[in-house]
Amino acid sequence: MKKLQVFIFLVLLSFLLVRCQEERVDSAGERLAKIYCTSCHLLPSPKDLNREIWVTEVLPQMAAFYGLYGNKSRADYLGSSQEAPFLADVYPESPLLDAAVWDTIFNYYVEQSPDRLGKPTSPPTVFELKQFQQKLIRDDSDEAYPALATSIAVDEGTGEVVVASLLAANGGQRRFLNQRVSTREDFVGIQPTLRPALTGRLSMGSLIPSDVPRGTLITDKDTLKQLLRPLDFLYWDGNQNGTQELIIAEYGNMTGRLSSYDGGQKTILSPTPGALRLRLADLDEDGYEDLLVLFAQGDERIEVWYSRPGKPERKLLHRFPPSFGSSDLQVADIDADGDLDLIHSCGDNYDYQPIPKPYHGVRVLLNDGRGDFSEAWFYHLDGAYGAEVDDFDGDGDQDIAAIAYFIPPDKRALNSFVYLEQTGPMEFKAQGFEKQPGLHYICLDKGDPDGDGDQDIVIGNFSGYLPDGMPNTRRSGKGEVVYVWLENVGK
Ligand SMILES: [Ca+2]
Ligand SMILES: [Ca+2]
Ligand SMILES: [Ca+2]
Ligand SMILES: [Ca+2]
Repeated sequence: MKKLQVFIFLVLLSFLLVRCQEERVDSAGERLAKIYCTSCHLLPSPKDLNREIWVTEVLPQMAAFYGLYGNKSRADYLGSSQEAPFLADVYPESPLLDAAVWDTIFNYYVEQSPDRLGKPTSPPTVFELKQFQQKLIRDDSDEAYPALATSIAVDEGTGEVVVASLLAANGGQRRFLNQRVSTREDFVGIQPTLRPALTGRLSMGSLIPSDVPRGTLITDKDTLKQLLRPLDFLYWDGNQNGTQELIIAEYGNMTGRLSSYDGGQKTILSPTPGALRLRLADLDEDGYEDLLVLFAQGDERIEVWYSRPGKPERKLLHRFPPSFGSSDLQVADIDADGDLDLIHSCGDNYDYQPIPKPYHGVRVLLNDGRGDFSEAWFYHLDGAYGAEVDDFDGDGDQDIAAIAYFIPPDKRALNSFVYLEQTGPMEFKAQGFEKQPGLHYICLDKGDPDGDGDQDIVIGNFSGYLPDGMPNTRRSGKGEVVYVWLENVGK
């Protein structure tokens, strides 16, 4: 009998202990982080980064936003005299936060962060790529620029593959027709996906993070200067007045914005940096195209601007932790239930030391039919940098092709590209191929450059790994692989 009482007591005790653990009270540091860190972005978990990066890079930068400069001064953060005026509002002259409050937050992240990040669960099996044949396209002329692609697009009108380079000193845009250079232009910059009736020349101004507004955009209708590191643009009738506004994703760095230009009238739609991708899709199926925007800096998120009479209406669709490094967004009905879903990739690793992160990869956010989205599928891919979605194998469902740029050297050969064929409802089979050494996949597009009716993939080569420093831009690029053409071999 006594044994039974002891047993019951122990059972009750363990039950109570479990309850206590479940009702764990947040530490002071966690409570303060929930108040102060979330004023700008989703609450990061200490587990999102390793301790060294928290201590040496991220936390000092976050403190500086509150005017707490530690061993440095405000002038250190303001940088060069050229940049300082644009950062004056970012870095306060006097502290906005009690140093003791900040120390409590700091200690919470330091104590709870891991020495190294966890490994991704169960690496997937990758099968040999059967759907596409790999062809390496080179520029063999003496005038060839170094292969440093910053954007690649298939011109839907001509079937040309357009590859732009960002480096002003020795670069330009090349057009390839039937895999040979057809035109060479001294334009340097970013050419977003060439859509029908959309032409324009977008130049970031600075590849390296900067807050000096040096970006430019020239289209048939508009010429704009002093843009904040713009990365995408399009024309869209967001207020249903019959004329199209020019929308520019001014990514910036510490400062940036999503802007709309209507005639001479400029409107800032979102005043935060990081606007990376613009997509048009009629998300609410009311007959008017809506604007989807991926933000990839600080408050990483996807927002939609619904086209509405008079004024577009904003809705936040999804937020990601600020360490994600969002890199691409596509819109497609991937589960074939009749509504549009979101396909997101993350893997940018240029801000801090490029350590592998288990949350890098491709995600599917499914639409519940009412315009609310939640994550339904994830494929881990270190340094994922872009994704294209289409029914590549022509069997009626949507498939995904993705590239990766920020990858540890030992993984580069086999993990720079993945083709995810949908084999059953939301079931995907991964296929890949061995990458040639020395190539780095930084941008991709889909299209039909050979005009045989199926969708191929083109991948731009940036022949250097940016965390190792800027590659030599003065050398000749004769014979270098400019892009990889993955020719769809059909069913
Ligand atoms: Ca709509
Ligand atoms: Ca769907
Ligand atoms: Ca398919
Ligand atoms: Ca084709």
